[in-house]
Parts: sequence; structure tokens; C-alpha cells
Amino acid sequence: ATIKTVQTKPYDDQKPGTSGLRKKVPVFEQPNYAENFIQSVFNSLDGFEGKTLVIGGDGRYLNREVIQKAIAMAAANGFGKVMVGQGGILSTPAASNIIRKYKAFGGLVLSASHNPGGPHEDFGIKYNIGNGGPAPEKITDAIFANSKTISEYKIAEIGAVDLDVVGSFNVGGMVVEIIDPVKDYAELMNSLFDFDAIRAMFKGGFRMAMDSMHAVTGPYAKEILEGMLGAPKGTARNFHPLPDFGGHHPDPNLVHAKKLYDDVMSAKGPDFGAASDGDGDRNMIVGKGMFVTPSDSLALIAANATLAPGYKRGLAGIARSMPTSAAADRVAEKLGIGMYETPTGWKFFGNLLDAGMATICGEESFGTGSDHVREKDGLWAVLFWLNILAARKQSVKDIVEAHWKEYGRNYYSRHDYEEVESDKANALIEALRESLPKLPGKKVQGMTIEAADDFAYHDPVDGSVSKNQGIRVLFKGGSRVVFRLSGTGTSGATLRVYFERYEPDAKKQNVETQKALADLIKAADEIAGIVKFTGRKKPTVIT
Ligand code: VG1
Ligand code: CO
Repeated sequence: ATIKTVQTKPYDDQKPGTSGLRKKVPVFEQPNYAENFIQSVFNSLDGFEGKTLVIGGDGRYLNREVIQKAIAMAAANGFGKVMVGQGGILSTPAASNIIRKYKAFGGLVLSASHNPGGPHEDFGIKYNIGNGGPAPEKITDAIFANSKTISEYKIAEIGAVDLDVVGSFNVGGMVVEIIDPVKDYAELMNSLFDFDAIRAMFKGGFRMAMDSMHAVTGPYAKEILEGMLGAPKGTARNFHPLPDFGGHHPDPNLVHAKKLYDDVMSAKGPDFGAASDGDGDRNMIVGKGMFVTPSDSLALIAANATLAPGYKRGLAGIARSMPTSAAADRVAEKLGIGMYETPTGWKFFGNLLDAGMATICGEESFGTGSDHVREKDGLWAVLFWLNILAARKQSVKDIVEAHWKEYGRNYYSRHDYEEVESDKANALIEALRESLPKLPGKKVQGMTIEAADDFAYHDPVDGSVSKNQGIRVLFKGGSRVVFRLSGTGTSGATLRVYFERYEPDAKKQNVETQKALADLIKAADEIAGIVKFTGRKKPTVIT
């Protein structure tokens, strides 16, 4: 095929955030916008000549168009092969698995995760390295630097590739293999969990609802839950991936998956509910009478890990992002294993997983995963819970309450202030940063501040340092508030405020969360001036 070199002008806003480049669709539709970014990715990499690139996305608006461009550009830049999910579909964890299993050089994952999709909503591109995980900062910095000076990109004139038929063919000197997006992933899950026990549980009348929110996990949930595990038809809900996710936010939390939550809570509803996000790496877990916070879910999975065949050998260590509650720390302490605290974003777990220092990782933002891939994995967490339920033969509520009794409860909540004007959000953080030295010893809402800092991470594996990863205010007694700005939004700034309070007394573990955290919530405003800076009286989303 003819290889064209196309002249282009750089854009100045292609800086990858917490998880790749995310922008509104009209931004991506500007001339050469996607091409510039993809070429900048290739320009930041070395030694992929003749190697394999995995390509797939969550099915959102622009998915197919950008996949076509990526295939043609991979051919022009010298990749030997691309592996593409049928229909352009690959969940983020499934893409990670494919990269690892077939020893690909890397992969392009097209998604803006839990952000809405459609002609006026969000799109995204993320590059994952050969270990299957998100590119580390060294590479994302190089991509951004390249994007600011790019002057041309290469593309092969190969015409549109048929993405819908599984098979392998030669296009412009490169092999294109269209693969079943579910098969390898389903095999991996089957190797980790006790599918026989889960099947028996469904056979015994256990009922669940899995809400894929019209996003990428639909085909996976249908095949694994209803197909392999024998759950009744209808268990998988909203399982057709739609380019606009049916007009909803594919974000599995109490706000956007409220219907599922209400169903599970109703007397006649299923015993167990789960949901996942746009690209399938997040999960929400709900049992009858009990919503499991993601931080607790991480702790519970870790505490019960050896019940799953894939984790029988025990855990090497646990890692969590800094804003995630310390519930898992107590489990690590009891197990006598390592506990690592990283900045927000899955890319920081990669080194720990590769080095065998951590087996299970988690974030408060509905993300849990392990060393089976290098991304967080929504269905993995759901299947882990099913495995635990099948082994322990108790309800989610009983299991969670027993855990709190043993370890104490970490009351936890996150308040998001979305689409705040960027200047105002930055001013708040700046002022907070300046006030840090004066905070220790100060009394707020009857609580004394013990320490306050701007979190910096020293990667114990490669020694790299990541600064300004969130402001922590720690109170005497272990409560804390964390402030940071989101790195995944596409309009304005999102201020995230995280609250945590530890309660060891079993008699005090059944207070409504916002009530249990009320003093901290007031203290946060007093410390950071949220109302004053943002003009917002209350958060847009509470999880
Ligand atoms: C958010 C979450 C973070 C998560 C990231 C990507 O980032 O807080 O924990 O890793 O999204 O998840 P931020 O910078 O907006 O707080 V996903 O499922 O959007 O790929
Ligand atoms: Co996601």
C-alpha cells in the first residue's frame, strides 16, 4: 500500500491526564487531532518495528473511525501486526490481557471511561505498554512533548478494514487480526475463580443483576454470567454497548446506577447487584441492605482472597491510591504483608505488580484489580465477590458487618464539585497549599490537625518521584480529608474532596455515612474555603 506522509500542525492541549487523553468529541473531530496524538504516541516509542499493537475501545461514538485511523497509521509506522477486538470492542482489562497474553508491544485503548459518549460528549485515547498497563509518566510526558512539535504523520492508504468478521488478513504489508473480544478474558476469569461453586450457587436460586450501563462489559457479562455460570437470562442488563450509552453516564455509582441499587434493596429484588463503567474497569457492588464502598471492597477481597483458586497461594502485598481509605491497610497488617500507597491512577500500580510486591490493588473510585492484568477490572471484582459469596454461603451484609467488627469500619465518602471554573479551583488549591505549614496543631470543628502535606510518591521500584498528588489533612485519631483536582474531566475543573473516619466500636458502625462524617465535611470547608472559592453550596456528586 502507498504510505502517505501528511503535513500537520501541533495542538497544544494533548497532555494525557490521569488515564490518557480525554476530550469532547468536537475537539477530536478537528483536522488531524486524533492522527497527531497517535503519531505522537508512536514517536515516543522505540523498537516496535515488526511487532504487534493491540487496538480496541469501549464502543463509544468515534470508536470505529479512530480505530480505522490507528490501523492505517500502525501499518505506515512499521508495526508487523495489529490485533483488534471484533466490532472495535475491547474492555480496558481485556485489552490489558490480550497485550500480555500475546506478548504485544503495546496497545491503544479508545475510551473516556465513565464519561458520557455521543457527538457532543467525550472520547479518549490511552496508550498501554507491553506489561499491559497504562504508560508510565515518563512515556506520557514524552507523548505530550512530541504532540507540541509534531509536523507530520504517516498513514497507509489501505481503505476501510472490516472490523466485524473474526479472522486474519494482510493489509498493506501488515497482518490485521480481528479477535473475539470476550474469549481470552473469559478463559482468564475461569482460571482465577471457582466457576463450579458459583454455578452451583446460581442453580440453588441465588439471583443477581449486572448492569453494564450500555457500555463495553455487556458482551462479557452475558457470556460469562449467563453463558458459563448459568445465571438466568435477564441477569445481564443493558448489555448492548451503545455509542452514547443510551444517553446516560456509564458510571457505576449510587447516582448513575441508582435503579440497580433500588432494585437490589427492594424486597423482591435480586440478592446481589453489580455494575461497571464505560470501558469495564470499574465496578459497583451492592448486596441486599448493603452498598459496599470501593475502599471496603478492596479490604474485603484482600481479606478473603484465598477463597478464590487463583489467589490460594496468598497475597504478596496490597496497594491502594492515597485517597482510598485505609481499610485495606488493616488487612495487610493482619496478614503481615506489604502495603503501598500510590497516587491516583492505575499507572502507578504497574511497577509494584511487575515487581511482585503487590497482588491486589484498589482505588476509592470503584476500581479494584490484581496482578492478573495491569488495569483495574470491573468484572473481575464482581466475580471475586461471587466466589466469596459461594464459598462463605453468607450474605454480603453479613460478610461486611463481620469484617467491620473484626477490623473496625472506615467511614468514607467523596464529594465532587464538577465543572468549577478552572481559575477558581486552582486558586483554592493554591491557597490551601500555602496554608499547609500553618495547619498542624490547629483546631477545627473540635478536631486537632496532626499533619498536613501535599502528597509526593517515591516509587520504590524505579525511584521516580511524582509530586503534587493531592493535599492531605490528617487529624489526631486517624480521620482525614484529602483535596485534589480531577485529571480526567473535559470541561472546567472538578474538585474532589475525600473524607475518612475510623470507627473501631462495633456499636457505632451503623451510622449513616454522611452523618458519621459531618464534622469532617464542615472542617473541610473551613480549611479550604470551598464555598468561598467555588461559589458552590454543595457538591454535584456524592459517592
Ligand atoms: C479518576 C479516578 C481515579 C481513576 C481515574 C481513571 O481520576 O479518581 O481513581 O484511576 O479516574 O479511571 P481523576 O483524576 O478524575 O480523579 V477510569 O475508569 O475513568 O479509566
Ligand atoms: Co473506566
